[in-house]
Amino acid sequence: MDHKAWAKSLHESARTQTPRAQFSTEQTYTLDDAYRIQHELIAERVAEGHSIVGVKMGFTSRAKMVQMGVDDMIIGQLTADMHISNEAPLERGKCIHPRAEPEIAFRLSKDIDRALSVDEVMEYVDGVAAAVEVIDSRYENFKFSLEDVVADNCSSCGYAVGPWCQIPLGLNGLDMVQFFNGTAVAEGNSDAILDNPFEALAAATRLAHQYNIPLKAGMTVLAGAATAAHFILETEEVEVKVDGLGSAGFKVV
Ligand code: OOG
Ligand code: MG
Repeated sequence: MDHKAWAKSLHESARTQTPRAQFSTEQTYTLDDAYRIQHELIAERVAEGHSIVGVKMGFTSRAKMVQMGVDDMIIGQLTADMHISNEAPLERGKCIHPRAEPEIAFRLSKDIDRALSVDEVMEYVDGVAAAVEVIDSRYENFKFSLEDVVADNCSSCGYAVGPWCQIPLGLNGLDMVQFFNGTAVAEGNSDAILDNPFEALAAATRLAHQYNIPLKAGMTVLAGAATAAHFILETEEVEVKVDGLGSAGFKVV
């Protein structure tokens, strides 16, 4: 199979906001192939001048697995152009069918080149924050197999991170609420993320090591959504509040 050609096709779908058919309906392929396609897709972005600034975990909560009909964790890569801020709001017209979801972000304090245990990860982070992830599948109707979504860089589109906080001893039992124009649209709890968001960080080190994905000091790691994702339909203000960690948000233009 031509991994590069598939990656170029996904890249083109994103660039032209034209969703494409799932690959898995045409051909069976392995998870290893899917990560190779993802690497080629990221290479396209890097060639356009965007650096790799972090990773995102996917399907670390039951709510997400159930919503998307898959049953394993995945990892994708974040590039600098995905960062949403006051200066760079989310441009709805550059997306296909974007959804927002409430997340927790970590900031790495050291390079990591092996799978770390949940007890070790604390030593490798120096910040934690509320975050919002925007996902935008390049497949028609937001439908995919596990391999399809991995190839498509796990539906990554954008992310916003709130002010970094010091790492607390635990991240359990924190309420997480997502608001659209001030109205709560999703309510969850940090326990939904693998019973403990630090577990998602440990899983990120394992998958990154397995699939040759860089984890460097200063990078951001998104732990995965605590609730199902919600479609961004038009101009909206999106905000996520996490108990004790503050909030993250952005405007849609
Ligand atoms: C895939 C990405 C999953 C998460 O937080 O679980 C994800 C998708 O739902 O399209 O980002
Ligand atoms: Mg996510």
